[in-house]
Amino acid sequence: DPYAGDPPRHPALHVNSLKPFNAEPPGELLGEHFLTPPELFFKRNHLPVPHVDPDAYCLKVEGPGGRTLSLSLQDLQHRFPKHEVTATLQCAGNRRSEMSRVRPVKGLDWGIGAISTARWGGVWLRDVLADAGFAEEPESQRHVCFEGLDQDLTGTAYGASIPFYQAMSARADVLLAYEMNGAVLPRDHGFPLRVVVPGTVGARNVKWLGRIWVSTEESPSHWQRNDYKGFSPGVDWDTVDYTTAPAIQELPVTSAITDPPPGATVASSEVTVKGYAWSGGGRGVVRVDVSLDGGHTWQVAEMQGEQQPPGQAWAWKLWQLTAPVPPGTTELDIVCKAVDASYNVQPDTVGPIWNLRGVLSHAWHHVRVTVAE
Ligand code: MTE
Ligand code: MO
Repeated sequence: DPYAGDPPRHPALHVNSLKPFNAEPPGELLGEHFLTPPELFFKRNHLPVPHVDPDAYCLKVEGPGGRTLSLSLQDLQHRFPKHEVTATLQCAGNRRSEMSRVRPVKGLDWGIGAISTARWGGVWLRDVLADAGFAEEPESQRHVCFEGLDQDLTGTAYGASIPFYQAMSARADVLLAYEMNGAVLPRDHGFPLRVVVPGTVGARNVKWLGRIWVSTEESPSHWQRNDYKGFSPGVDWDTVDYTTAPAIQELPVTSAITDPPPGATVASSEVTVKGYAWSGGGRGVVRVDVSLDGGHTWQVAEMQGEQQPPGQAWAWKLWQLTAPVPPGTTELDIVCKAVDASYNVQPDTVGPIWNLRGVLSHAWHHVRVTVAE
């Protein structure tokens, strides 16, 4: 069993798949912490978790002209300044279950929990690339490719890439992280080193990082080229052509209700609704609207979170609203929707954004509850 060496996991997680291990925290726990405790942080693995000996670990960085830099953990920690970034990570498949209710899709049936936030500590990717001999070139169309140390039975490793300009940008804050919430990166999250690309889909945040190179082509990985792309609702598995769509990078604005859970019974006096809201590309969330009547009337929720500069708002906002329950109601259809710094909004329904892979599911989130008599 290639998965026999996987680490132990927290029993509160909802497991979507055991081998490889994919799991999310229940909404009520997720919404309790601005920084998600690592044991509750969602886990998305395509392959067995590799065993990496930190003393033998060596990151290979292929520089210009065929020169390869080999960096031990010690090198990374002592040759480069340490930086910390609070960033939310979201899987492209978060909230897929809402899409599969419209029409079946292919993929893990994630609820609202394939998103979490941590304070990541490590070194800037741009510092390491500069050390390997690269200079910032704003016009460059190249890509920085990452490969993990996790492999399938044929020896194929997980991989992904991001644009070179993003990797080198002083504003993009791309990290090679060895810490999560002030402690050593846990095995499930990429020990000893992972990429953290703030504002960018989870899939590019390569864990167990083994190798970095720069190329005129995107990563040749299956997960870069033939997965994690969006399509029109009319495209099916007979007509889909992965070469026609760009790889998902920045994610659209989303929000979800973490509490109360669907089907709960709430008091007839007042109700407190809690949730998260986040947008990709460093676009902060500027407002969250909540409705108790399916979207007919709206109230503005109170938000809390870390102050981050415009364009670098990498972390989610947690929000909350306490409101009286309208007299005589027996059921509430609670809805939330967020607005980001570019005034992007969420679509009201899932149907028109349905796609065969069930990615980018970011419509208004509904939770239906019963009002106590
Ligand atoms: N990196 C490697 N090496 N292997 C993987 O399977 N999964 C990716 C990404 N990085 C993956 C990986 C995907 S799809 C997501 S959503 C995030 O890691 C999940 O990160 P987490 O498990 O720390 O939450
Ligand atoms: Mo993902």
